[in-house]
Formats: sequence, C-alpha cells, structure tokens
Amino acid sequence: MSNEKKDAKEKDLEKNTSNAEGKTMTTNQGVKVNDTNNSLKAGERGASLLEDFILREKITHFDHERIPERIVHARGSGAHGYFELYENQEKLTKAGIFTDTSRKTPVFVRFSTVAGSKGSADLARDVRGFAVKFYTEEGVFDLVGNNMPIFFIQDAMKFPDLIHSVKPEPDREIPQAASAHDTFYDFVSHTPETLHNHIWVMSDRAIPRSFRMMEGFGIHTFRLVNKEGKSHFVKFHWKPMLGVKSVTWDEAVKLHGADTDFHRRDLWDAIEAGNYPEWELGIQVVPEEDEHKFEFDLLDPTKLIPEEMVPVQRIGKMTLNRNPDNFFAETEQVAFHPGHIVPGIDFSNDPLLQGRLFSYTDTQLSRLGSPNFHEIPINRPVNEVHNNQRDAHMRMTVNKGKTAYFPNSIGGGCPHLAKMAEGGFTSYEERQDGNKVRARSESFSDHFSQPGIFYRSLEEWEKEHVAEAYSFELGKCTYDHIKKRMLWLINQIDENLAEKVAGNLRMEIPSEIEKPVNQAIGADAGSKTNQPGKRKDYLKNSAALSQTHLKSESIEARKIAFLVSDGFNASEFSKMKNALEKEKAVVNIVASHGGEVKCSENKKHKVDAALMTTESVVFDALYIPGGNKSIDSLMEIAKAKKFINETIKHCKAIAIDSEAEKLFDETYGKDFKKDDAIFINKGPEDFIKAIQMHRNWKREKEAKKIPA
Ligand code: HDE
Repeated sequence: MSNEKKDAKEKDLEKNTSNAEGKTMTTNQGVKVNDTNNSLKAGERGASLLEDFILREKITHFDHERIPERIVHARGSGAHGYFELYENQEKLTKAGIFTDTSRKTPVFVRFSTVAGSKGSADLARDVRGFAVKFYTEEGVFDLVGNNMPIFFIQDAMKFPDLIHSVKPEPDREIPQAASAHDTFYDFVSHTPETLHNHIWVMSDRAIPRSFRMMEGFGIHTFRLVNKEGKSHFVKFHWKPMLGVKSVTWDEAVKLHGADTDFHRRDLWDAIEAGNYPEWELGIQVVPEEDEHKFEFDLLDPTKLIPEEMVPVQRIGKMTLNRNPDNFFAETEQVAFHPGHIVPGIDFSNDPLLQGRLFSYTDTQLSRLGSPNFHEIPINRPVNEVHNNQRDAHMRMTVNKGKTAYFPNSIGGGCPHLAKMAEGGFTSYEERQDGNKVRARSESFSDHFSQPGIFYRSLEEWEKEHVAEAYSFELGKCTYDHIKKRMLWLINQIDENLAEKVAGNLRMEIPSEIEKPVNQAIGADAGSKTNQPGKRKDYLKNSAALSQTHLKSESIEARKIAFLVSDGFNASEFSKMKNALEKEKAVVNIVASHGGEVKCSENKKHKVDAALMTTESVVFDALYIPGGNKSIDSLMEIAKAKKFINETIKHCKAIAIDSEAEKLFDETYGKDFKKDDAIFINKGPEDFIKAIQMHRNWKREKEAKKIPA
C-alpha cells in the first residue's frame, strides 16, 4: 500500500514494525548470529558453558514471553479499520469525530468472550465484548461495549462476585468458559438484577454466527456535550450491515471440537478476502429534562431504552479493513478504558460505569506491567502527548529538558495548559448534592419487566431456544434449592417460559422462595427494602429485541460446502460456483479425500477440506452437484451422510442436483424434500435467497428429531 493511502495510525505503527525479510539474524544487542541450533559446550559431548550469552538471551526471553491474561475477556480477536461520520452532530456534541464529516478516524476493534481463558473455544455461550478504540485528532476515545445492551449487575462493587461465580469453580478449576454450573446459578438466583442480561445470554445472541453479525452496545448512559456546554444523555449502538445471525446450540457444542477458532478465523478470512465487516454507529438521545420520564432509571445499566421509546439515529459507519500484523503486539497488548474520552463526550453517574473508570487502568498495571502502557504502539494516540509524567518500567519516550513539573519558568512554562479555545477537556458541570450513603436507589429495583419484554419480543423459534438454554444450564446444576429459586425467578419474567423449563427439569415451580429475594443488595439492611417489584408490562414488546429485526440481503463471506468425489458434474458445479461467488460467498470443495478431485471433464480441482478433516457445522449451506461416479462413491462414506443429516438438522439451505437425489434419499433428507430451503435440481437463485434467510426455522421442529 502506498504511504499516502495509509491512515494516521498505520503510519504511526510503522515506526515500530520490523520485517526480517532478507535480513541476517542477530542477538537483541545486534550481534550477528552463526548458529541458533547448538549451545556452547566443553566439547561436543561436554557440559554447556554459562558464558553462552546467545543461549542465555534466547532462553531468558522465552521464559518471560507470557503476560497475565485479562481477568475477563481473555480470549479476543482484533482488527483495524476506520470510522466515518454521516452528518455533523454539533447540536449534540463538540467531539471532532462526531462533527467533522471529512474525517476518516482510524480504529482498532477487539471482540472477545468474557468468561473463558485465552485459549478457550469461541462458541462458548457467553456475552461478547465489542471494544472500539478511536484514534481521534483530539486523543483516544474508547467505546468499550458488549454485544448485549445491558449488564448483569448495577454496581461495580458486585463485579468480582459475578466473575468469581461464573469462572471455573476454584477447587477443581472446571468448567472452562461455561456458565452452566452451580456457583454461577447460586449467584444469579440470589441476585435478581442479573436476570435481564441473563435472559439475553440464554438467547441465541450468546452464540453468534460471526463477530461480523453481532450488534454492539455501549450499555451505560453517557453524555454528549456541545460547544455551549449543553448536555444530552446518549446510548451508543453498533448495527451490523450483515444483520444479526447466530448458530444453534447443537452447532456451538460441535464447533467446540470442529473449530475452536471459528470466530477468529471467520473475521480474519473475511478481511483477507476483502469482505470488510461494517457497522453503523447509532445513538439514542435523551434531553436532560427527560431524564425521569421513563419507567426505569437511565443510570441503571440493567435496563435498555426500547427503540420504540427513543429511536436509534444512525450517524456514521465503521469498516474493518486490515488484520493485525502481530497478535501479541496489537490484539493482546491493546488496553481499552471506558474512561478514555475526548471533549464533547462525558460520563453519567451510572454506578457501574463509575466503578469501571477505576478498574481499567488498574488492571493494565498488572497485565502490562507498567503505567507506561499508553506508550505501547497499539495504545498510543495519533496526536502528540506532552505532560510531566516521567520514568517507570519500560519508558520509551526520551523527554528532553530539565523540568518535569508545573508551573515552571526554566522550561518556558511548557507544556502549557490548553485554554478552552484550544480544546482542553472540561468535565460537564453536573450539580452534585447528597449524603454519603452506601445504598442503592429504589428506582433500580424493577428486575422483571425488561426481561419479560425481551422474551415476549422474540420469534417463536427464538423463544424455544431460550427455554432450551435455561433447561440445559439448570440441568447442569446439582443443587435443587438453586434450581427452585431460578424457576421462581423465571416465573416472574414469564409464566410460559417457566413452565417449559420446569417441565424439562421435571420440577414444580415454587410459589414462594425464602426472603429476602434481593440478598445481593442487603435487602434487610436499613429502611429501604429494595425488593424487586412485580413485573410491570409497560411495553408489550419491542421489535428491535428480536435478532430478526436487522435484515440483510448479503451472503458475503458465507461458506458454502460443495460435497463431491471424483467424477462430479463439471457444468452444474461451475454454474453454481460462479453464481455464489458473484454474490461474494466463499465456495469450499469438501471431498471424499484430500489433495485434488477430478470432475466429469477430467480436470483437477484443489480440495479445500477432506470429509475426514471437517464438519458440516463450519459451513452455512450445502450444495451437491450430480455425477453418478461422484455420488456412488459418496454413498459409501458414512461421514458424507452425517454431513447431510446435520445440515438438515441445523436448518441450513441445501441444493442438490438430480443425480445426487439418491444420496439424499439415503439420509433423513428424504423426509424434507418439500422444505422451503431444500432445492432439488433448481437454479442458484432460490438457493441464494435461502442462504440470505440464514436458516429455515420452520424446519426446526421436525429436523430436531434427526439423531445426528
Ligand atoms: Fe469490563 N473489564 N468491567 N465491562 N470489559 C475488562 O479490563 C470491569 C463491563 C468490557 O478487549 C478488564 O483491560 C469492571 C461492562 C470489554 O481488551 C477489567 C466492570 C462492559 C472488555 C474490566 C466491568 C464491559 C472488558 C479486563 C464492572 C460493557 C475487554 C481486561 C464495574 C459495557 C476489552 C481489561 C478488551 C475488560 C473490569 C463491566 C466490557 C478487569 C470492574 C458493563 C469489552 O478492567
């Protein structure tokens, strides 16, 4: 790429990149190395010598290669890109990224799971982190969000409890990256404020098809502040251009084995192929004077503002167009912080956000080992940094001059302070007046209404999946009293849902549970009870909560398996391949064997995956071209039939040519020939439309019976 085309951050990172192409190996001190395979010894069979500085340096560096993984969000994947604004938002904010439409602001994004370790599987049922670092001209702005619009707890004080409960149990260190265990449900069942985020985690949002197909949310209410100092409350949203899509739980379980890096690979491959993931940035704006107009408290992070009450305005677009050069240097060392804001953006008093403002710098001190983590290339702003902070571990900047204090005269008073006109940050002057209390507002105690709205807003198939997820998770718990508390709580959200789950567990829904319900906030202390009130049905449902609300026509980067063996029909194959590739889908030849496979015209085609090395769950759809020889040999392979059965079971689109029908008839396919997304001897058009739909959920009830 020519240097002019590179954005400010790319040019900045270049100062630290290194490329060994055509270069001689050296030690870290720059001494040329002749042998990196043998240590220095007293004779070929003699003892190693301590003086071997080349061995010592190599081994010492290796011994210290690991840094502590993030306590949460340890497993993540990153990408570079840029953000562009559609329209000047100066009425709301003075922030340059939201007022200057000519800017292309560089960003680095890291997606993550929360509970699992760095090496855990991508498809764990979990919240996904969605953290965006904007390298703006006025400094770094981090929007450190999740793929769900609410959080589990209302006060930062509860965060260690929440995380300790979901992490592997401390005696045996199991289960890894899974919420389905006793300690998590012990906590949840005693902490009803968790129920809203929890029901989202029970939905398919917790098992996305791709990072590219997730929404993102800033969660907390923030402020936008304009030039006149007027503030509006704001919630941030990311809306994916590919719509919101998920896999089924059965696929997620199988993907744990088939491809633990499924999401990481998908993001990387899409960007490499030029299918750049895109999201629109949306804002919900609430004028200060409307703060108390809602049935819930805007400062309560377990509540969302339904889009029916305050619409989401789309103000810009983010595109991810470049993979990192080095995972450790960029994705691992990137340090996000909700406290990294720029003039024009400010905080609200959300007690979870307020606690986060402390935690993120603190955690980098142990993870990255020094208060100089802002100097690590991926973290440093693209504008200049000048202040009187000095020294500490791994200081990179060589500060000139004698003065590291303010005020000074010896250094000419520099660095001097920014006047307001030069864009210095000033906090929004919110009036604060209150007694020091360790308490929670009564306006935070409605824990059942919004989970109810969420559940009622789902499509039938989504509701079914939620009931199955609760049943699975509680089915993994061993304590009956915990399950009973959970059933009672679910019943407060929705009676139908509770009945289904109780039926699966063969348990009764208790009519009472021991009080206090709200143990987590010390319900019996003080005069306030803070007990959760009864569910209020102030909104029947909110269409935006179902993942079907964001539609997309694109099949870009969808992976389509072409199942073949030698002798497959070349013309049918090419027609389908060309049509799918025109739509930017990715065609993979899955063959009875590895290496190459011959078509009916005796041409050799490179096999992308042999049946023995892959599984149906890594693909979005299946096509089987005709060719008797190919079909006859596939009929001999049990894995080919399993592949087809699973594709049917997971409600995916299938196209088969007429000669392949006999193979299909040897699978459960014979019972599904009238299905809306199964096409026998039809052109690619219908198949493409079915792939756009993602899944034919109408099939699910019957397809579930397939024992695959
Ligand atoms: Fe975080 N969170 N968090 N969190 N969080 C971290 O910071 C924390 C919360 C989120 O890709 C840690 O650098 C506290 C909400 C993301 O590097 C740590 C509380 C939301 C990431 C931390 C919360 C998030 C983190 C661990 C409650 C959504 C990954 C490593 C008060 C709005 C960022 C690190 C990345 C990471 C603390 C709650 C999102 C320990 C104390 C709410 C996406 O500082």
